[in-house]
Amino acid sequence: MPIRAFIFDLDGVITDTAEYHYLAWKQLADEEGLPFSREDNEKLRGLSRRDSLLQLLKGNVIDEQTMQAWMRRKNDYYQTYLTRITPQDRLPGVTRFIEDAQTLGIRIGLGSASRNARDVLTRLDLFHTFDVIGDGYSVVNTKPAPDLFLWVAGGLRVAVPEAVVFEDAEAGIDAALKAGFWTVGIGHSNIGHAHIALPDLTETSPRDLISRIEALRTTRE
Ligand code: B16
Ligand code: MG
Repeated sequence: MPIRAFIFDLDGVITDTAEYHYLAWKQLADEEGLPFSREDNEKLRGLSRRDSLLQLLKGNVIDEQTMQAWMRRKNDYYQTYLTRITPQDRLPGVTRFIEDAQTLGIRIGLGSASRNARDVLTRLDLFHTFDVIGDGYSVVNTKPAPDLFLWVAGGLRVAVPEAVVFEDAEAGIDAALKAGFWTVGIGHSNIGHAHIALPDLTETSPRDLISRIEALRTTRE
């Protein structure tokens, strides 16, 4: 089966919003007297807002109303940071890589856990680049469940083995592998279990990645 679609995660692949997530969670944690470090923040990559708060609470229990209020507060802080995002905040190699993929006729999807994904894409001037946008509102079961990437592939009208998922988070690679997608891990988190791991998209091209995947496919057959 030929590769017909690329599905990109947002935070850590298209742009780096992890720092803004960190600053927003840190503000909430400081106000509530909870310990929270940059190292803690790394573990939140790809997790939904609720799962992130549960991690931050480290087993401490708060009632649902307080959870909702804290998530709202964190998101208010986060959205203030988002106003700083411009097209210059696309990660290195992203613009050229996506343009080259489109030239090859590859369909482009987004699979992000974020409920702010549409706003971030708009600020990056990439909203219309994506044929299908899957975000934190698209499915109930968030990463590491495979549902979001399956939802995006369905929207793109491609079969799972025809799509490649680009992810920076362990939970995201787990989700994509569970569904049976080809995976490209980006960055320096725990993405060693992806089929291909790269520091970023600068030293590769869609053609190069597709031929590497086809070689992997052949060795498996
Ligand atoms: P929001 P991704 C994820 O984005 C972030 O990596 C994660 O840190 C965040 O908690 C999650 O989005 C939810 O974001 O609070 O904006 O809904 O990597 O899946 O693009
Ligand atoms: Mg991510």
